[in-house]
Amino acid sequence: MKKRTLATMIGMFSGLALSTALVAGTDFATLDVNQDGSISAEEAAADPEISKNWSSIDKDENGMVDAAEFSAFEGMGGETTEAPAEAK
Ligand SMILES: [Ca+2]
Repeated sequence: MKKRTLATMIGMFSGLALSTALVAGTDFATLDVNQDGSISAEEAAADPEISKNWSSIDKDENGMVDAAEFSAFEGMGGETTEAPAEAK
């Protein structure tokens, strides 16, 4: 069931990934210590929530979480955040 939800979310958020990243603002840039545009497993270790869910966040299993993957994770409620302003 979780995988089905995830697949749905991937579709939903693929188009929203960039704007969601900007609106949510939950520190993708902060986690991306070397600012290469992706969070490595090593960088993710700084965030227990990310680290704990790493295998589900890294959807293409390339060992890196990019902005789209990160946003999709946030969108599926990995962290409790206030609804983005654009949610209306
Ligand atoms: Ca990845």
